[in-house]
Amino acid sequence: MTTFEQVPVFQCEFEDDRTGLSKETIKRALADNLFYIQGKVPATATPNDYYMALAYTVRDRMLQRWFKTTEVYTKKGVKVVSYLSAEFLLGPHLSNNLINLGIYDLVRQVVEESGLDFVQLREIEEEPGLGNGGLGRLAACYMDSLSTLEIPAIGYGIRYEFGIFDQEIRDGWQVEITDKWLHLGNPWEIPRLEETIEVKFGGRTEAYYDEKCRYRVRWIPDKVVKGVPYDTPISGYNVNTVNTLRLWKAEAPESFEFQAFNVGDYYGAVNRKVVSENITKVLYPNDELMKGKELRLEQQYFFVSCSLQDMIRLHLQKGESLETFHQSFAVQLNDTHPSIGVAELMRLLVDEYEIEWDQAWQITQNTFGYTNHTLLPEALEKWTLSLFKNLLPRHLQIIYEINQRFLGQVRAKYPNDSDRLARLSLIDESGEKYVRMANLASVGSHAINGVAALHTELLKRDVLGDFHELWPEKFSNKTNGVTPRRWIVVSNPLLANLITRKIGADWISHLEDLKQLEAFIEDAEFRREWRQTKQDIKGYLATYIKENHGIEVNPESLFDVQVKRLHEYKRQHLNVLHIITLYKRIKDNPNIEITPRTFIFGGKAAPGYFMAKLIIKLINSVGDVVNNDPDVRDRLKVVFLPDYNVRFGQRVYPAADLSEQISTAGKEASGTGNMKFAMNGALTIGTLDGANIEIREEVGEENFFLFGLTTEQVYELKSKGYNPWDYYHNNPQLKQVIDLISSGFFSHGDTNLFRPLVDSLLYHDPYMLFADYQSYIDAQDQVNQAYRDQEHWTRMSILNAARMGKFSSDRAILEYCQEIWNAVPVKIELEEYIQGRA
Ligand code: GFP
Repeated sequence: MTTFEQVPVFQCEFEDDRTGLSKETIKRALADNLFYIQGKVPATATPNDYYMALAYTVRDRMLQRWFKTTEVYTKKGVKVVSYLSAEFLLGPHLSNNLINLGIYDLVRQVVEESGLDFVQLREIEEEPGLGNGGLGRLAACYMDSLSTLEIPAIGYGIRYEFGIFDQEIRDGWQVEITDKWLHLGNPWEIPRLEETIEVKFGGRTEAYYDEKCRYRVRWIPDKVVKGVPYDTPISGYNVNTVNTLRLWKAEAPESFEFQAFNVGDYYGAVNRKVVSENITKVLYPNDELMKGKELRLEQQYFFVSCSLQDMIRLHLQKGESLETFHQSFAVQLNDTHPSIGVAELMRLLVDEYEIEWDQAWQITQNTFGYTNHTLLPEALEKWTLSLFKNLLPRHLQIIYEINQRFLGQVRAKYPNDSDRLARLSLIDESGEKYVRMANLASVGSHAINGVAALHTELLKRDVLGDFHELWPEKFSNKTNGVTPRRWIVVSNPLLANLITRKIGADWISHLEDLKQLEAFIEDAEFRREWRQTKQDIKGYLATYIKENHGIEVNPESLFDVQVKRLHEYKRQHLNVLHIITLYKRIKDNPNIEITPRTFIFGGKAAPGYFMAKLIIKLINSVGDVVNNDPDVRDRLKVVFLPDYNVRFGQRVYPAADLSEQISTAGKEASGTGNMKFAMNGALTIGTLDGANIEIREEVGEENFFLFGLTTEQVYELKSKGYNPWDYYHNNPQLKQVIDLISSGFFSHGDTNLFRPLVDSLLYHDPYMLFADYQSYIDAQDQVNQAYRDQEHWTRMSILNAARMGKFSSDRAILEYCQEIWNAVPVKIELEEYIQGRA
């Protein structure tokens, strides 16, 4: 293959002109890109044209590094981490890339000197919402850290044409609007049409004997779909590494249409094309019932097959045999969504590359690691046998074979234990038969991990307890982390500058350095600056809320924020019970002394999740009453900000005083928003759930507002027989709050509107809001007290940020590299003629 430098035209000073970093060069690049790529001149250019020109100008400055990175990986034959994830919630690229390349201020200046509004252009970018929430965002943080740590890595996923829906609020209800992130073009991706891959579906299998008289199976599919890779560069901070995120788009292969056309079935051919392309049309929202989600299994198989075939191609290109595949790639399964990969790699190795089963199995197990992200039983994926058989007949056979061998081992170790066998089996036979994807992932991987210490313990004890008993050595914990580049530097430049002025800039890639801030805790001037910074950011958010949502909020009030997907276990409605409690106190005694608070909510509910949507309606209905009651005198404000996404998170985390992390203990695997808040100096009110526990350990229990039952207590209470009625009857305050909702007070007299929610609490309360209510209210009262002493609050705020080193995704990725992937950094050096430029 000819390399870049070998092509004469690319060796000359031409590069300097194209991607240099002088102001003049950047200015000219902007003009060039506007003209030559967008085909516009200033007289006709729209703001989007300017944004595109700017984005291309930045992307151009990443290409040398990107190319070099890929070239070094290929030449050196390094081990590559392959992160398989059905979701990547990247957020806007522009600012992040400018920060990572170290050219944010420079480019901003040039843009402004050119007479353009940098902030306006920055805000035009449509973020790729290719994920639902925490899981997808974690994948994005991990891609950032992999590049920053110079680890050879590739992210594989799906290029959904429609990402997570946009949310509007109408009359207090969520309305879903189709996402259109691609409608004006995506300057960050490059399609690699020549690297297209074919994926088979459906049909049947056929047994035969090959020329060496070996028994073999061939798969005769009834559909073939093309996977077209679209590559996005993922820059590291302050390094030359630019890794690749490769997202697959489904297309119909021309040959199939052509055949149909020849026999006159033109509409059939077009229809098949549409059906094929449907595979990557839309991201499935979380918490939707899995019934009839055939397309989702198709999506999963499609991207996993493309990715594994791609990896095999790259491995074989190195001239190696497939026996060493696992030395080329460490493949991480981000939850069970890509776990069909276990059967697919077996199929590729055994059927297509004729490797013996036992050896193929060894390669497969050595290749995969599996990260679990949820303890909710209803969220564990399983597919009916009939669906599986129709879509992936060969894989079902392979899964049967894996299962038979696996259960043989189990039987040998635990003779006569049919219950255990039934629990461990890859096939659920308790009623209608299902393939259990978590079991497939567990059997097919050499490493299994949870995402916070408590979560891993609960996995070992409950959800994957039998697997843990069988293979304790496979299990480990990898507490989640988030990237400080996006979640402090990009989103909170004021705070980032303050920190850097005090301790230098090393903390950006060594977050544990934030500890040095503790030395300034007694420095009154520093505390003042810290407080002022938070105040300024709250002021910006207040202005934004006023301008965009017409609600006046007081930036001096305590900003109490809960932003995350809507789910009953996350308990946004517990937060509402607190709001109503405060409101009731004011109504009972309008002159009561109360710490002014602004309650800010954000988050999407799955379109089919009625209760979650009703909680959104409740928040807005309570807000309507509270915000407009003259007795409240603006001391309380409730704001539900629509369309929570990465950009919204960047705006709101920095402005929070209080972070609501109030899930029922034992339900939230980790949480990552909890980390983003604390890094930006918010204090947490939270349960002993997920990573809250570790955050509290790090920041100190005196700097954390704890409440609620522990996981053990939740289990105990449930097993004793939990009766929410008792709490309702025995706690007059709680009773008043619930009665107020039931009476129609927040629903214009309609006593039916919130009945499903109230009844669910009164008669079931599966997430034990009533059991935790009083403890939550007490903790909130402590928050009020604490907030009144601003000096003390500021100290706690500084300590929270200073002690967040552990929660950098750099730490998490390092652990994965050392303990699961066996991956090491590879320095990317640039030729001298490129260095000092882009
Ligand atoms: C899921 C879990 C979270 C966890 C993330 C990332 O997030 O507790 O922090 O994955 O591991 F529930 P959601 O997709 O539910 O937001």
